[in-house]
Amino acid sequence: MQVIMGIYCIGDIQGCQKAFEDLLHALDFSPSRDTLYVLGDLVNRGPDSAGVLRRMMQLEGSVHCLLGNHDIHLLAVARGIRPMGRRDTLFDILHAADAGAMLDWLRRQPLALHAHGCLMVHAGVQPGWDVAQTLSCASEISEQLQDRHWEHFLTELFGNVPDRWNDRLQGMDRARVIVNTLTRIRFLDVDGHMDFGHKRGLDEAPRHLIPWFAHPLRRTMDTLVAFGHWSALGLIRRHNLLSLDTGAVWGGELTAVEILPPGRPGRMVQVRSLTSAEF
Ligand SMILES: [Mn+2]
Repeated sequence: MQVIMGIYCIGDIQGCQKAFEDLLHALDFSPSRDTLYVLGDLVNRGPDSAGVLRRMMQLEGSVHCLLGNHDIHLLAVARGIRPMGRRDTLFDILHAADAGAMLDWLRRQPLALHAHGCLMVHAGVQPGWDVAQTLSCASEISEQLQDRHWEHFLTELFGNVPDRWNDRLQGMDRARVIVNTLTRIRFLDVDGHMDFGHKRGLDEAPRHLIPWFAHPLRRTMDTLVAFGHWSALGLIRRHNLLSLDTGAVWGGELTAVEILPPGRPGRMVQVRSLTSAEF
């Protein structure tokens, strides 16, 4: 029998461990044969964030995870750097006996990957970044998160200013723009000012804002870029763009799309999530 290896990208799980197991089953996922890329926001809002992290740690080697904004938020909440949000469901992790191991594992996950011809990020990229610059910006952040001063780094990281990328940015301003781009971006204006106020779909945004992927000068236009984060945008499956947050945590689907090297989207598999977190 011929063994065909499967390579898949999946969107935001957000603690929907049951949906994740259902999706692995629907894919007939085999850790020894297949590879799965999880595009960040593994935790929060859903019912079993600890279950998701433990499963990812167990599948390490076959499953590669990116950090999303909720994952970074968890690191900050765990160290008392940010308050727990009203709708956060992070208690199960924070009070677990293995919390330390989960958080250390999380800190080692990247913010961008390029594999099988596909650039993967949680939210998006800057129009001026090519694949190499996206990866090098992401590693600047990983270095800080893995440094022994990582807690101090997190205390300075959060905020919306500056809202515009510039190659000459340094220090925490630079880090903040990189993290906000990779884990939070949805819209920007043609001059590159990011907007963090609009989280709904494309029809409801003011006319001066464009989705990051539609910026006319985007340098990753010829690469397959896969991202999650934007559930109101929903599924996009084009030859060079994959938007995969289909709102599992809001009672939608958890979506996987196969990646056919070098960088073409293949078949799609979806499972319905029974979770319905409140908005
Ligand atoms: Mn997100």
